Amino acid sequence: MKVYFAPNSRAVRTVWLLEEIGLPYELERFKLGQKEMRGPEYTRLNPNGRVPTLVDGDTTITESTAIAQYLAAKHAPHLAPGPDAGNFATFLQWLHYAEGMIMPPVNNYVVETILLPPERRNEAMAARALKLLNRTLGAAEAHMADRDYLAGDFTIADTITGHAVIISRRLGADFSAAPNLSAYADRLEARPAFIAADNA
Ligand SMILES: N[C@@H](CCC(=O)N[C@@H](CS)C(=O)NCC(=O)O)C(=O)O
Repeated sequence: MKVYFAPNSRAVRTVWLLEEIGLPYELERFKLGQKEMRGPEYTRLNPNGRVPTLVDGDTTITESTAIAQYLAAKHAPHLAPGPDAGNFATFLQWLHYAEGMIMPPVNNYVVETILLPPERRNEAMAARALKLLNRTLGAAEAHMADRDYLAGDFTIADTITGHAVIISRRLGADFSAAPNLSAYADRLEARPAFIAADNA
């Protein structure tokens, strides 16, 4: 299996899951912003020129959440509870919370604080993105009051939305009133599979 990867990106989610499952993989490395990501060779695999992309034999799949569902379905069904499990709805909701709720303000905040040249950055837009990010994290903080992982047991929801929580904290989201989410992020960051992916 080959993972098209860049450090400090959503591709860490894929490598983290592969490490959790113990599957062998190869990395094809990019640096975010590298022009080859938008070149014809790579956009044949991922038309948006983004990471991650997973190539598994004849199968090419993009979208970090879909990749996680694909890997769990094929190799680790215990990490993705099915319709008969009591935590199925909770699992689905929090699996999709990252790309649906957390990453849109993260993306806007990164654009306004890191990606744009300083003269084109808009402080008001950055502040608004951070406020929205803090609000979306508030729901996760409340949810984590009485559990260790998003769906109770560790699942792929943690490699996706847990990763978005970790990234949010690293970007400077306000965790001062979020003891449950802070403990959750610490718990995830201590997992050997996460550490391996974070340092890949
Ligand atoms: N929804 C996609 C988002 C993929 C995405 O935006 N990846 C970012 C890195 S976190 C990227 O490749 N950015 C490179 C660029 O925009 O040039 C997913 O979950 O895989």
